[in-house]
Amino acid sequence: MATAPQHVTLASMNRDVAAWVEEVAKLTQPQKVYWCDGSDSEFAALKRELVADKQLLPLNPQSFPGCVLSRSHPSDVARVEHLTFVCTKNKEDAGPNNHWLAPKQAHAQMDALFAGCMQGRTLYVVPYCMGPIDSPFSRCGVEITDSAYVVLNMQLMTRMGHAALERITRDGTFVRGLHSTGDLNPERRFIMHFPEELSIKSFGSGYGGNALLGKKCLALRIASVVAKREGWMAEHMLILGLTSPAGKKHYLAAAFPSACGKTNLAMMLPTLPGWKVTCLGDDIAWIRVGKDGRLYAMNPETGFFGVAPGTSQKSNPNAVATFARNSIFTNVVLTPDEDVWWEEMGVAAPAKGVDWEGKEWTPDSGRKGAHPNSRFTAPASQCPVIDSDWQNPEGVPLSAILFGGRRPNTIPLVNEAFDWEHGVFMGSSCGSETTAAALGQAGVLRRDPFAMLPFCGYNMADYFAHWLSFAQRTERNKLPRVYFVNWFRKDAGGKWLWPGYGENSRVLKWICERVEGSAKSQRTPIGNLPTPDALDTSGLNMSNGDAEALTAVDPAGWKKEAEDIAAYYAKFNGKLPAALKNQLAELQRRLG
Ligand code: OXD
Ligand code: MN
Repeated sequence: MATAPQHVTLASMNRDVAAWVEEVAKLTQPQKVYWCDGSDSEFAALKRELVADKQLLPLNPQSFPGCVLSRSHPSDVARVEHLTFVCTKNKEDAGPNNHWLAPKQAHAQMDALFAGCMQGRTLYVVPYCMGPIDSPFSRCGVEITDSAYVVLNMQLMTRMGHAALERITRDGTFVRGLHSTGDLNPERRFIMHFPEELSIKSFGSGYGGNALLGKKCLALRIASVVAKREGWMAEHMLILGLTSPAGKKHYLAAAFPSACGKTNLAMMLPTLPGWKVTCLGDDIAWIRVGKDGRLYAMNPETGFFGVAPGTSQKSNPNAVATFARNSIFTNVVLTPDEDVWWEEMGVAAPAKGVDWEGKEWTPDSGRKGAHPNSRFTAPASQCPVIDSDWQNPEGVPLSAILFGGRRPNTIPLVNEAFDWEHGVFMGSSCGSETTAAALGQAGVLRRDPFAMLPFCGYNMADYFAHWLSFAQRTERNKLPRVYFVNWFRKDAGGKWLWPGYGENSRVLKWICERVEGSAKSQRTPIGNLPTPDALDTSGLNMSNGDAEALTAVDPAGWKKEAEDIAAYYAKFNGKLPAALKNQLAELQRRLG
């Protein structure tokens, strides 16, 4: 760990941060205070300490050099949406999409939990920057945490330490994020956001989405509020570069709900010869109008916090290469060779191992070895297809925006919006089957507009209006085209209709060709769909029936879909923008 004189230097760099740290230390009473400088040596030292303390297990240095395994408390494995609050003076500002508490009450409740909670522990001060340090679009925060696991993850996921503190001092502002794992009692677990004060308080969980405050809390919930005020967007989106065999490159951003394949798409290996995907980010995009009037996207993170189960050499070879070293695995199986394993990893299960709860496990023990929401945290710089512009301080210009979800029926493989307003309607009506990324029942359909339902820090009706406003913020022909994709269609027997993964490059190809004006489409009541010959299915051996089902309109299914959207819209009472009501009415009219 860094030596005392350096702590003094960091602590004296910014009076506001130091005063806040002092105030928090008075409340939480830690045994010691440690200011993180973000250096590699600090990262290595902290990792060594946690290994010595058996809080982390080192993995096999030959097969997983520099990697460690962490096991969480069995109750602390996912985001807790029912315990996540947006605390604004007016309840209406948080909207029907957020749990709400008045700020005064929320602070009192949280401060009672934080009182004395760091006794005998170290208080880590983590200054961090979301986005490149030199980008005018980046925003900074300071996380105070008593979890060294959180510090290590923040090292991988953000630009943290000395350089961030310098930027905070230049900016004169930062988001205050106070975190403690407390006693991990789910009854005493809350994630509270105070967008009007630019602050976050998170207690009782060490899980990524609840505890790495730069990610969902700052870069989405707080940033979405700031973005609305300042005229930009903070979105739950991957960003990728797509290069055609002719060498033409387009950037795409795509919003899918948690655990619906954003990481897989973001670094996909196209099966179509000559096509290339490069990755800029897999979870969050900050988007703004650039000088030329186009929308520019930037990934504020520096790492991937991906779902492990299902990630394999076949489904995502670039992720496998990315987490092969210097990564943290959480809640997966430990094999006798000190390697990691999880379900659908594409390698044979070990004859015996230790499961995510630390219990002896065999493949026939009748239970999963890895938790379904087990994760890897890996540096983005290690991704073999990282885009050369992933740290460009200006971001990259978007040609298309994609929305998607897990929809076994009705929703076609790909559907192009008629115009921006129709695209916003598509985003607002996103629905998906729930997954293990949040506690609760998996596999039920819920509306998740823009894949932002758990992350929008203000009234979603105002958020829809904000999206619509971009048609006035720039010229329409500069806006990206909008698409809805669905890799998850099933036939009546429950069999997947579409192979997905690298084959999704066929859909990206159609989108790219549409943007360039060369691919054919047919206008239908629900949007522009590919003509049967426009989608490249060569070599897939798909039956004509399956190919047709993927790109056909199901009028009865869509009538039901429209009714369901209307019921969802009703939650926003009088606040829903008229343009979206019109879009729904128009869809119903077109469906007859
Ligand atoms: C995530 C999530 O971890 O969306 O990215 O839950
Ligand atoms: Mn996410």
